Amino acid sequence: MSDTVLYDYWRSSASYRVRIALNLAGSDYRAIPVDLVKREHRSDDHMSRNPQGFVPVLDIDGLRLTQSLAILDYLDQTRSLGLLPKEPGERALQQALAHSIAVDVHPVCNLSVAVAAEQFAGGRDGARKEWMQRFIRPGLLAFETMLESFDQAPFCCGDTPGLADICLMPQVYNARRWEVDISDMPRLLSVETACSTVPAFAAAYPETCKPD
Ligand SMILES: N[C@@H](CCC(=O)N[C@@H](CS)C(=O)NCC(=O)O)C(=O)O
Repeated sequence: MSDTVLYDYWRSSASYRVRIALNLAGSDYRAIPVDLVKREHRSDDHMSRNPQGFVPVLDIDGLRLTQSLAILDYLDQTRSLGLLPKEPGERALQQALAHSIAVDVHPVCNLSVAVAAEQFAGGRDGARKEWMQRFIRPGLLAFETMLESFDQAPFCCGDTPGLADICLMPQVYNARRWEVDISDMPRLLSVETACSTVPAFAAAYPETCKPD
């Protein structure tokens, strides 16, 4: 089988999701850092890997994959991770949880979007942080309310980590990074505690994956 290579950035939420899933799959992957701060994602090399100029990019099984949700689905299908239930209704409900973060909150907090917002604010001190807080807190509050429909036992939707947990944990990391108050979100905090004890999640944690 060909070498599995993840082009990632330690602080990238979308890369963090894929690192968790690769760890859950027990994959012995090699990480190649693409430094977003140094704009390496806009280099010719990286643009040839992903015309969108985003991380992550995953080389696996002779394929080059982009888009973290598509990658998670591929790993789930090929490595039987059990990230979503088979029953269509349950599946759609759990996907909605995950998508509320990955499809709605994450894109507006992307680096290029936040930088543009800061520029529109005339480069004012604190503008980027305010932008992040403006979107992360309501997004996570909605997630907290959506969690009421599921049993956190102890993960978002039951006793094994699923797609919702994989999308939630990177967003919680970002919430802490940008000093978003999440102290009034007990369900989410209990899921965070549960996930942090799972080795696949702990090994994917940004500070653990930061290059020297
Ligand atoms: N929908 C894509 C989004 C990927 C994405 O936004 N990656 C971010 C890091 S989390 C990125 O590369 N940002 C670079 C930029 O904004 O220029 C996915 O889920 O893979």
